[in-house]
Amino acid sequence: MKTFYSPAHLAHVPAEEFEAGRLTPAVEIPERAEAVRARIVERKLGEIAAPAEFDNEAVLRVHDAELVGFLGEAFEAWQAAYGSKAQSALPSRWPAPGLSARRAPDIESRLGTFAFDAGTPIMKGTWQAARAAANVALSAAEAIRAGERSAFALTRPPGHHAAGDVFGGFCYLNNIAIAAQYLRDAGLKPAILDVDYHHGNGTQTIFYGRDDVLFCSLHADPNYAFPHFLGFADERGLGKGEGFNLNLPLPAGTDWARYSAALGEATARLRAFAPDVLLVSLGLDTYIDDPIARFRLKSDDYLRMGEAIAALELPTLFVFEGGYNVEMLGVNAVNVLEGFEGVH
Ligand code: Q9C
Ligand code: ZN
Repeated sequence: MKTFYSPAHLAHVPAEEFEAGRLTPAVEIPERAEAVRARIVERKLGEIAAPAEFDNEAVLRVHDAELVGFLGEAFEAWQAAYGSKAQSALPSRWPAPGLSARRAPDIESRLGTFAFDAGTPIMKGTWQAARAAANVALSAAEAIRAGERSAFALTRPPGHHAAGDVFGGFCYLNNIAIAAQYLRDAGLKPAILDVDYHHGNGTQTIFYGRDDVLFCSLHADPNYAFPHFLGFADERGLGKGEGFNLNLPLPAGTDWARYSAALGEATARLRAFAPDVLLVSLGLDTYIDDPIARFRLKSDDYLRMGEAIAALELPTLFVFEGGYNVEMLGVNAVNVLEGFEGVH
């Protein structure tokens, strides 16, 4: 399987996030993608290619121009307000219901308008990294469009929490949604399977009113887990999109027995949709020793996950999302890909 990768992610180095009432060390760090890249080389999974450059048009099919413009200029505005030592733009107030979003032009107002959490810092290299990750996803999508059976977009920062008009959850641009829309615009019928531990709220929101892109997600129940405000089982889509969104929230402690049963429900829905192409939001934070999550999947279970995805017999684009146990991240991610390929 061919992997697409850009070193631009190395310049996005979050230091801290606001979590549990205090600043804590960031977990969405460059070592994550490097661990996966090293394992791909070690296992000789296939070629690792640089992405092509895509212009903003493909990004703007999914994201508002206001969000894209803000992400491109936020760091400079932050330093203009707080000085050159201020290296992480993080919001600390939001336009909750009853307050007016998008009124004041200052950086705090704009940050609070476009960000939905205080865990997703904008730093010097953030925009370049996020934009390159979109190119990585688009390049992998183009490979599939041109006839490849599978491809891996080793994207960082991740994307599935970013919606058309907001960013958060360590995500700035929704890489998988941009890739899915690109394939849709090429005349294909895409379905998205999200196996990250967290609900892909951004991806859901982007396609919620549509019947031409199916979204299926297995994730920690938002009653106890991030993103808290979306991902419930009764969210089934809106208008003509009704029935084209499937959420399978799962309890803390979910192991492979429980997980694979839910995965069977998702694959049944995917089959019924009869897509031309499958896109997988590949998060590995379902791992038993993930530092921020509460599922109990083991490394061998990821081989089974890859096999279950391969059984759909669809051209498949894997897009990297979360997973924070850096030591096992490479093994777990590549296990899914090797399980898919039947090499183990
Ligand atoms: N401090 C992904 O796995 N945690 N994102 C709280 C506020 C956010 C995870 C953030 C977890 C986001 C792609
Ligand atoms: Zn996650």
